[in-house]
Amino acid sequence: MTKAWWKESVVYQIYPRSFQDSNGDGIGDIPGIISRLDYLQELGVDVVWLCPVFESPNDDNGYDISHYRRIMKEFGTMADWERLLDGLHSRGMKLIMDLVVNHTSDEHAWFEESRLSKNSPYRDYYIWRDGQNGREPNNWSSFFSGSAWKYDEETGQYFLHLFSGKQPDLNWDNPRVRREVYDMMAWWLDKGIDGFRMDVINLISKVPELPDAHGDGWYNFGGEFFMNGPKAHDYLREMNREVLSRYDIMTVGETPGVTPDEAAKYVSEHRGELNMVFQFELMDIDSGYGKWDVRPWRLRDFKRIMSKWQTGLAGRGWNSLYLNNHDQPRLVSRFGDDGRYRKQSAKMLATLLHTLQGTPYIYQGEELGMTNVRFGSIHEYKDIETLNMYREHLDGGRPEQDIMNGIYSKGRDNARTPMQWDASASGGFSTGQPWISMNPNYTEINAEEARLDEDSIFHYYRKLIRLRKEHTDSIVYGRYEEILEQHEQIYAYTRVVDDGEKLLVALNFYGEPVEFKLPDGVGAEFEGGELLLGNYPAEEGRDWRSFTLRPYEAVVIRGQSN
Ligand code: TEU
Ligand code: CA
Repeated sequence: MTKAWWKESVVYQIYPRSFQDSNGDGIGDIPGIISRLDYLQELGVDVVWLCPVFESPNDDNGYDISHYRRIMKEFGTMADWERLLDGLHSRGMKLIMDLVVNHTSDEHAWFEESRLSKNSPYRDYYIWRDGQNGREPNNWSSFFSGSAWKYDEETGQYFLHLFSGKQPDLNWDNPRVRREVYDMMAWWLDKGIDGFRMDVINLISKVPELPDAHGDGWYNFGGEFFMNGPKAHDYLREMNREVLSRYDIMTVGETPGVTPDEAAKYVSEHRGELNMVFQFELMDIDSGYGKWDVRPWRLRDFKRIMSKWQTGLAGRGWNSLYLNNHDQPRLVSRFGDDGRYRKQSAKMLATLLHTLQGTPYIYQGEELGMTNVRFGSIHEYKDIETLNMYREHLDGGRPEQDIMNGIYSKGRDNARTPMQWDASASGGFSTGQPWISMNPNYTEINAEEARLDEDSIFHYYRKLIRLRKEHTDSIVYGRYEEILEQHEQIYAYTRVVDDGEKLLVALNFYGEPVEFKLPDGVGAEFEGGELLLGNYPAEEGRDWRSFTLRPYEAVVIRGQSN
């Protein structure tokens, strides 16, 4: 296993709009982030992933970029951004930026030129087609509801948009588009950034014929024709050759619908594409039939998915580890218990995140145990995916309460309520009216409270990050071996270095106590082992081969070396 700084790092994701407002307009901004760098340093993270801060009309909160080399006005200036980069670097942290190049905003100059005429030199920067029999060119649905095509009066053709109608897809089969993207990437890298998170990077290559998707809806998901499309790997290898390989950076691709085998192609070290990808298999574990329909998830499936990725990439590539982000519900509400056992379960899940093989990603507020939100009315929601889904399902005759329940469990605004810094009005996020309402529990759950409480989730994250640095051989590079695979309440595994350190991680995923018994033949060395970290006060005289795990208890045990 080759060693690399990005394998040993912990990443912290910032959603700038909701992190810290500095000027009272209710919108988080770059000077706000700068004012919180000491907090990040105290937490101990190594890398910050900054969600898009580029010029944008904000149809999708910055994922619709109208100028790749300018900073969004609400967020500040390029000089502010440079101060942010310096502030991170001078504290020993790195910065990776969000690269959103599957699509641009329809207000990007390329698209404005492109739509003017069929002969525009920019026409082929995007994907234009004639309609068919008075309908769209094909039946693909958009990720954000409705058709993936929008008709444009100017030239009487449709353009493709896998996301909102204000996010036209770029045509990656056009070499000029690729050149523009690579030049822009080099421009940012030359400013000194340390890498990219690449938005839906496995959607950039579409099957050229754009065939109809299967399905019985009016519009259907055409993923098989654009996920991991025919040229996706060629383009990434080209990007790597032209740009990435010239810098000491890290890259992580967001790749919905990848399997471990497909992922291995993106991240295999000898192929030269990316360092890591975000898999979605775990995120789909509780998906029902329709959008944001939830079905209960089972620990057995959870473990099977995690182990499949741990072993599937072992020795071939590198995993990214995340349990939530700006598109997903809060992990403690989804996989833990955000009521009685909020603290215990948040720490238990954090223990998992930081002791598997891969690079952990913490989403802002996760380290405080921030929870999902339930706004009383749809009018308090801001996310385009949520609002479109609400409208579409209401029109389809679904009961409103049903729709709201879907939004409560899966809606993206769960993750986008402002960061809870303290118990003052607007949680210390802003002196004005936040762009989206606070989660009302900010008076109890906030950073100020957490920093003062030695036993908080925040301090537990600090310990985990430190533990990972003190046990790099085992926690970062050691072999992962699951035990008790069939157990319905416990997730347990060892992290093993041949002729070296052996760790045992045991996690109780439920609010009931449970007996833990090491299977025969596994690790006599854990008898008399040492408790490195746990989320309950230590108890004398526990026998680590057979003991009771308390509700949501997590323990990390080091075997006795001989
Ligand atoms: O997300 C892509 C993606 O897969 C999401 O559509 C996700 O599946 C869905 O929102 C879950 O409800 C990326 C960004 O992370 C997201 O914020 C953007 O809206 C999207 O791409 C378009 O750029
Ligand atoms: Ca602001």
